[in-house]
Amino acid sequence: MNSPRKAFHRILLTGAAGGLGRILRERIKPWADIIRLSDISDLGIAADGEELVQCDLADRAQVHALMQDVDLVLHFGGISTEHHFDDIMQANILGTYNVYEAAHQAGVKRIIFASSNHTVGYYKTTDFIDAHMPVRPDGMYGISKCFGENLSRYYYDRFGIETVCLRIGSSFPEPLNRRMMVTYFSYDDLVELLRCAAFTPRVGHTISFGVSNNPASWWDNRYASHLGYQAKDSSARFAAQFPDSGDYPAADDITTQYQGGAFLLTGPQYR
Ligand code: NAI
Ligand code: 15L
Repeated sequence: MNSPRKAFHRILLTGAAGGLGRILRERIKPWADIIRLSDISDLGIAADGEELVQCDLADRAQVHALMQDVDLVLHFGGISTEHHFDDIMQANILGTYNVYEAAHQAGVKRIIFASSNHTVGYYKTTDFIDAHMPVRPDGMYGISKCFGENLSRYYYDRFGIETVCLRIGSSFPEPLNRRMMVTYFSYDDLVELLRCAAFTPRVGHTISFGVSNNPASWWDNRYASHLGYQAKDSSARFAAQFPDSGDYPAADDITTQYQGGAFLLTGPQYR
């Protein structure tokens, strides 16, 4: 007997060797007949239903080959923290351009782009912001994510390629500091938001904050409500690890005054 048809034939996941990529590799399997996993780093051994392609996103020819016969792209590859601008330019700016142009030429209809809260890291921790407010990146990394958000807006307006930009908060097994009590985004909630972004019939160009249902919030997700995402997890269960001791924000600590946290202490890095 044939197994039931899956929603997609082939999904491409970039950044598949990374922290989130390794989680998603397992979790998105039920969505497609074939998951094409790509990274510049080693991807191990292909399991059933997997295709492995090691390549550099900055290499246009490789990315065009990567995109053949793909129905949906989850673009998670790139540099994921503040870094030398030259590296960010190659991996995140040129790399994301290559992904979109290749997707356009290959006829891909939808991309889910791993953006970041660092597009808005220069808002204060006393602000409550939505996705229509101006970006305020907190470094070159955040600027590269703003580029991806604008690029995807253009490819939607010009060519109709739909994108959901996920402004991911802090997606780790658990919050690592007091700031992450606000930005925590559990792996289960990440998968659920991705599922909503992949399966909602029409998404146009949407920016959604990727965050769990934490006790405190800086982000109003009203402009992504059509995705139907409902967070199930909360950082509340980790509260004992980060008691409310001392002022937050603290008058002498910009990492507590601005949403970007420790990224505020970084700046352009040169060789
Ligand atoms: P990660 O750094 O663990 O994974 C990124 C992957 O991209 C790595 O495996 C790396 O080898 C690959 N990569 C880097 N440059 C590349 C290139 N030139 N060509 C091909 N592959 C390249 O990061 P993580 O945590 O898994 O994040 C995944 C995505 O989500 C990133 O785009 C990151 O910016 C974004 N994000 C993650 C957050 C989190 O809390 N984990 C928060 C906000 C955004
Ligand atoms: C990000 O954009 C990074 O990719 C991740 O490593 C964390 O630093 C996260 O933001 C955060 O703000 O906690």
